[in-house]
Amino acid sequence: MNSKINDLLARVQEFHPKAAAEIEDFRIRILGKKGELTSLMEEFKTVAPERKRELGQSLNALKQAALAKIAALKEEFADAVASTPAIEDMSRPGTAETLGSRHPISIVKNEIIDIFSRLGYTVAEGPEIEDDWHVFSALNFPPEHPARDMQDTFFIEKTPDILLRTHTSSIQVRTMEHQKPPIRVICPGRVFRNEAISYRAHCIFHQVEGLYIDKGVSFADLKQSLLYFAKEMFGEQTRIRMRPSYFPFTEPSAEVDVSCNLCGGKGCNVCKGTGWLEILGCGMVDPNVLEANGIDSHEYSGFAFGMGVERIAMLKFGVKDLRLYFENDVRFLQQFESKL
Ligand code: 2NL
Repeated sequence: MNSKINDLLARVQEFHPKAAAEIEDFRIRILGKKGELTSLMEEFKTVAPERKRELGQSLNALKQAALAKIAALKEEFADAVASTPAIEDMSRPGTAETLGSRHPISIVKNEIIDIFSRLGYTVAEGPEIEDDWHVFSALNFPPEHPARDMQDTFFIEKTPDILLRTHTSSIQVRTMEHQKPPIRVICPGRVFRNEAISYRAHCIFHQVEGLYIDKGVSFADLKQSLLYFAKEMFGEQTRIRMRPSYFPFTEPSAEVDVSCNLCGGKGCNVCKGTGWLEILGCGMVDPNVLEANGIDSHEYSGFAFGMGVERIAMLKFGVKDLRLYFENDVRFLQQFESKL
């Protein structure tokens, strides 16, 4: 019996499996119900009492060696499985990386910036959380103006002085704080208004505003700059018209329409039969605004304009529902990059 024990011990020590599955086969062959060690244990019951002590110790040592070997092998193979990728078929085709696409709002915003860059404007940005001065007071909003109302503006907690900007004019105010005229700046950004969400309104949207201040800037300069913009954005055949309007920060103020490209100005369902589509608001900077920002209104004059990026993108791409811009459905988003 001693030689059987030694023989089995030798085979346990020399066991070098090539795959994890062999370990379990090995365990069953040695320690299973009909395993070699199990039958040696049976045989042990019949040995003479004077040999029990010696053989019992050897058997026990063999069992411990077998258990330790199996545990060590299992650990070794578990590590190996975790660190080697399970490549079953090296010839299988790989998974292709899918490319994203630029959001239509970013495409149009960049296009607006490019056009005004060609007229010498530089880009400025500013904080979305603002104070009353930069959004309202410096822009000639009277204290009781409805835009200052909770209905229109999101305030941060109960502090009436800290709010989410309702237009990007606050960036121009900040520009005037640290820059002397001439100023020629374009200000893109997100703005926030407390409005019910529908196909044509959202509480978060994007604006681009522009400001030009120098000696002798006139309404004619404003008109020509906006005509250049309209032709670059909507095509060489595009015409513009200006209608009188009102903004607290400009005087005189105007709303600008472009001729409808779909019907060539004859009137269709997109332009609601008028032949014109509204694209932006503008005007000559009110002298009160210049003075509030430390600029001598007798020496300098300027014009400013503001447009909604969602609206320009709707007109350019024929998007009918504003909410599509916020849903981020790739089937919507993928349509625009090639249309430029
Ligand atoms: C619109 C109209 C406008 C301005 C924005 C402005 C800024 C300063 C001074 C004077 Cl710092 N004006 N901005 C002027 C006229 C119109 O926006 O319909 N925006 C979507």
